[in-house]
Amino acid sequence: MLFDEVKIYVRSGDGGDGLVAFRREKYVPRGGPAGGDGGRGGDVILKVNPKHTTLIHFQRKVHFKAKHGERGGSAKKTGASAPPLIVDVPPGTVVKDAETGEVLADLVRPDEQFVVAKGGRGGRGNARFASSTHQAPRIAEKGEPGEERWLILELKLIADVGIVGVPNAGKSTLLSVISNAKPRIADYPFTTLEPNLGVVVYDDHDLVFADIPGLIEGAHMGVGLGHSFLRHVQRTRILVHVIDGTSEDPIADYSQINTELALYDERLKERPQLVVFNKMDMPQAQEKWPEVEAALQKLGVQPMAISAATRKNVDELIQRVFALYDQLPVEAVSTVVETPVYELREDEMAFDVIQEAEGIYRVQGKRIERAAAMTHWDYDEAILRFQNILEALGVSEALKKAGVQIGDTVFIGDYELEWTE
Ligand SMILES: Nc1nc2c(ncn2[C@@H]2O[C@H](COP(=O)(O)OP(=O)(O)OP(=O)(O)O)[C@@H](O)[C@H]2O)c(=O)[nH]1
Ligand SMILES: [Mg+2]
Repeated sequence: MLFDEVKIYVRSGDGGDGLVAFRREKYVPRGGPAGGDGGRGGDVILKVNPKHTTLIHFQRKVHFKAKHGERGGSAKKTGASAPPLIVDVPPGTVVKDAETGEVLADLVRPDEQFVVAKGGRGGRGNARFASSTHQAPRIAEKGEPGEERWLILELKLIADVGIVGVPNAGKSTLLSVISNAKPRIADYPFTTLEPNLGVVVYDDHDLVFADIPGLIEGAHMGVGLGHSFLRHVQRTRILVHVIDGTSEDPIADYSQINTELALYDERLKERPQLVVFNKMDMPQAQEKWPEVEAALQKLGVQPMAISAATRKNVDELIQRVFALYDQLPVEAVSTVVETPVYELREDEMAFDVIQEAEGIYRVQGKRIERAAAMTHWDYDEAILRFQNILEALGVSEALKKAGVQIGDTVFIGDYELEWTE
């Protein structure tokens, strides 16, 4: 079972309701409005914790709900805001909206964080609605509802160098001899089921190498095991392409891997590649080498012949990788998408009026549904205010155009209203 992709549900807390209250003082029959505002609901925040290297901790828990803000108090006391709910993710987590597939963030650095669901604002208490002409308002807002959404979290390894090649080429063997990693090695294809990481230190520098499971034809389409690993390859900056020297047709293997890479992502064609012909300790490989070398040189490639098993030429390979890496242009550290997720968008104002049946209408729209959810229907003044919002957004107008009559039913979000003038 692989845990490089999970689907989770997040919900931020609702804002606390605003309070309708009046000051009570001795000998004063009715004091001024004193209802406080509700507190903010808690945000849900994804945060990079390098302690995690996989998404396996989401196996048991996929629902994350932040707490609600508290209700406003008397004497203009604001209700307590709820703390954010922090959800730890490993470095290299790509966050997508499950519904639209839109990439929301790409979390890389330790402690980097991203608000995936913003807590609802607290409703205003009646103290906020007082004015010189209106000294005893009986109106308060309910808290703004929290946001909920499903997210896809994808783990992209953060390796500098990717080791690619057909199954059984010796990728894991190579990683094991150059680094601290202890990958599984066996003489049958598809031994590696998940990418292995190893740190290679050379001349005071270190680079992280990833041993990517063997890619086969059709990997870009999800055939075999390779598909989900191709996205890890995207992150690496250099590829070490291992050719199995004992293969029937090493050049065909080589082209096949390159085709798979390019079909998955055009840009992988430009990724610098070091091509190594492996298993040179074997007579078959030694026999094939001159022919393969010549064929690759014709393609403009300068291959190296190595034996991962006996470490022949392995140090030279490492030197070449580090030299190549040093020549790469400096890359921006983070690729975080900078757009805030929950800014009020133009389209939030938009709404639709749908006639569901004779005398039954439904109004759908983010802003208007939120206004309905924040209205205290027990207070006439609050209802009046909601009516003003209906006017301001043009909802009343649109309903009239759609043919609404007095006495008809209008649904807005979870609320059912009877249409009156
Ligand atoms: N003779 C010889 N055998 C090697 C060499 N490198 C790897 N092998 C053998 O080839 C087989 C496959 O090696 P792995 O390192 O598991 O190959 P891989 O590319 O990681 O394979 P997958 O994980 O299945 O994609 C094993 O039996 C290794 O011992 C080498 O340089 N010489
Ligand atoms: Mg392997």
